[in-house]
Amino acid sequence: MYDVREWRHVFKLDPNKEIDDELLERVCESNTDAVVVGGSDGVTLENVLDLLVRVRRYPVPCVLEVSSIEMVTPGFDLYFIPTVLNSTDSNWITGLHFEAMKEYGELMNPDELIVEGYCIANPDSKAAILTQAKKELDTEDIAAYARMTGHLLKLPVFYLEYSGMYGDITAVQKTADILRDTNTTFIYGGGIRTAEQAEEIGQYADVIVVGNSIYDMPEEALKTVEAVKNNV
Ligand code: 1GP
Repeated sequence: MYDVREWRHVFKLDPNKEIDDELLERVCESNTDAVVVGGSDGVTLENVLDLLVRVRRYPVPCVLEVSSIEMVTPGFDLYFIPTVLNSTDSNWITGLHFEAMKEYGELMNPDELIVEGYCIANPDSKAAILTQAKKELDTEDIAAYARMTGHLLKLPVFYLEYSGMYGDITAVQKTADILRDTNTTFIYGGGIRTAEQAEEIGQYADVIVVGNSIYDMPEEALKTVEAVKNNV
C-alpha cells in the first residue's frame, strides 16, 4: 500500500484550492493508490495541515510533496522530495535539500523519504517559472534526464512533469523504454482530464498523476482511476 512501485494512479490535491467534503470523500474512496498533497504557490503549513486532517479520515495513503521547508509537518505516510534536474537554480536541485537535512534531518525517518528526479517539461507552468527550469526540452533532452535518473543517479522515482499541459506521447514512450529495466518508477503528471488520456499515458507510465481536473471537471477526473487500473 505504501510502495510506490505498486501504484498506478494518484490524485494530487493543491492545498491552495478549495475542495468540499463530498468531493474529497469521492477522491479518497475512488480506489486511487494515494493522495498527494502539493502545489507551487500559496502553500502554507496551515492549508497543508487542513488537507492532511481531512484526508486522514480515509484509509488511502497520504503523501506530502515537499516544495518548501515551511510546509513540512509530521503525519504523512510518505514524503516526496523533488530534485528538479532541469532547474538552472541549484537551490531546487540540492540547495533546499541541504537546508532541510541540516535543520530537520535528525527528526526524519529515511524510510518515509522518496526523492523524485523531476523534469519539468511545460515551460509555462508555475513550477517551471518558480524553479527557473531550462525551457523547450525536446525528446532527446527528456530522455537524457530519464537516463540520469534511472541509470546514473538511480533514484527511486522519475517524475515527468507537464503540469497543466498534456504531454508529448513520444517523449512519454521513450521515457518508459529507458526506465523499463531499472528500479526507477516512472511517474507522469500533466493535463490528464479524461479516461482516454489516462489510458493512453497509462500504457507507458507506471503511475499517472491527476491534479487540476479534479477541481475543474471532477466527474471526468474520477473516471481516470479505473481507466488505468483496468489496464495494468
Ligand atoms: C501537477 O503533475 C501534476 O504537479 C498534475 O498536473 O494538474 O495538469 O493534472 P495537472
